[in-house]
Amino acid sequence: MTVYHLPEDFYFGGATAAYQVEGATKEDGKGEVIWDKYLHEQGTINPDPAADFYHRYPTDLDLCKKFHINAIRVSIDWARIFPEGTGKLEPRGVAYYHKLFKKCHEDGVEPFVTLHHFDTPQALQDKGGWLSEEMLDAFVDYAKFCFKEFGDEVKYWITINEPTSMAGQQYVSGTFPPAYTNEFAKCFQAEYNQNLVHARIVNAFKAGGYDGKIGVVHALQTVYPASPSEGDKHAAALKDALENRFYLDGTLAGHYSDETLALVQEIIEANDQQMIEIKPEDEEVLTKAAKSLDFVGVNYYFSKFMKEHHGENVFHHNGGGEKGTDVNKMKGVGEEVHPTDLPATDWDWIIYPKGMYDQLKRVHDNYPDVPEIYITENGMGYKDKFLGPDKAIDDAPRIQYLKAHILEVAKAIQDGIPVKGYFVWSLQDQFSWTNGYSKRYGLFYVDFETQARYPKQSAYWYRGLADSKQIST
Ligand code: BGP
Repeated sequence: MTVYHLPEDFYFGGATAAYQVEGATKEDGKGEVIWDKYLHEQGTINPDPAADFYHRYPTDLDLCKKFHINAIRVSIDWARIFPEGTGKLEPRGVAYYHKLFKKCHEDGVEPFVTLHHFDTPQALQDKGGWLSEEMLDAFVDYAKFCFKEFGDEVKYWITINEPTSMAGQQYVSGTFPPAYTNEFAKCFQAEYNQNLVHARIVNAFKAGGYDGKIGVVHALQTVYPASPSEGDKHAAALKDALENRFYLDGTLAGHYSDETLALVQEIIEANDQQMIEIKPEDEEVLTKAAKSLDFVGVNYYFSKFMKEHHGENVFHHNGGGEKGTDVNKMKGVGEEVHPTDLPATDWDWIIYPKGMYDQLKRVHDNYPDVPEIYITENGMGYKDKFLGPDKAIDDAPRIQYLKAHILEVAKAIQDGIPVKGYFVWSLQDQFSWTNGYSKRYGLFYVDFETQARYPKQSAYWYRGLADSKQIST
């Protein structure tokens, strides 16, 4: 048995996202976001009251305190502050976030605050979303407003949560609104614009001289070839470029390597679309931001194993937790396969803790100038069973998952990789964007009828870890 130690000043956090927890989607003048319209049209998930965090944040922060969780990821719902995305300000939204941050500090819970976590104001989506200059300019203005307004209360800022999930699901798989499919060029254009607007915001933050740190959060799922064949290796390289490299280059290096661009071009052209324009003048903006970036957040859930695929795009999203139903074959990229010796969740997410270590090492080796890394999301979706108010929910598979992944984080720290904190996705149960309320991730069980909270076994386990700061093989 080997015992690994986590640093004394390590953050043991829990993560949330505004739209997934707050509810109150029509309260206090909040404007419409893309999910309001989309979920209403789909008629599947009701985002109200979600985990009712808008009213119950004091309960959840009290739980953080009780369970020695010393950091929380929250996001600001842009449309609570600027209902139309730009222009008229809603003071009630501003007041809510002041109250939330105040309560965080009263409870000794450091807020890590994301400016954009998938919830684009509908008014800006109508103007073209990430593909429109108007949206990008409005995002910079909103960010500057937040720095000025909340700068005394927030020390850790995140510009965008998972730009890759956003663009990929909006333009390629069609699982996020406005649900376009197979639009690879638009997907990369949206990614390019996100990298650039992220950089503009970082540069504005630094120019403002705020006392705090700023970073970006990427979904980094590690990609491996399914076999040593050249075709499978190339499929893995293409998938990695699509899901990881294009962002890492843009935000952490401030420069797209020739190899990354060649892979991107190959994907776009294989889909009979035109390569996007990389503007030389943008590089200065990107480089400046990359050089002064304080941290990168890594969201790691699973790894992907790729086989070459030369046919058409075939997607089936396993949103219902029926194992073995997910299909992802991407033209010009490859097919995701499931090695028989690896376990997976009911939603077909392959459980591979070593992928966490490999990803951290890759980020550190390839982008060595990034001073700090946080695991901003990691966790296991599970169909938790409620056994009654007096019984803690038995979520042994989740504990096993968390333990195995945090162990890899501890190994990375021992090997000199500067990981400063870890956030379990999620703090409390909330709904999942494309999978609804039955895919639970929380340390705290939420009865969505009564909104009562119950600690799961994993919450007790996590408190033990935060106290001992030791984890063993
Ligand atoms: C990340 C998002 C989170 C959360 C999580 C779990 O991509 O940042 O908001 O939803 O994934 O994913 P899912 O809800 O699809 O299971």
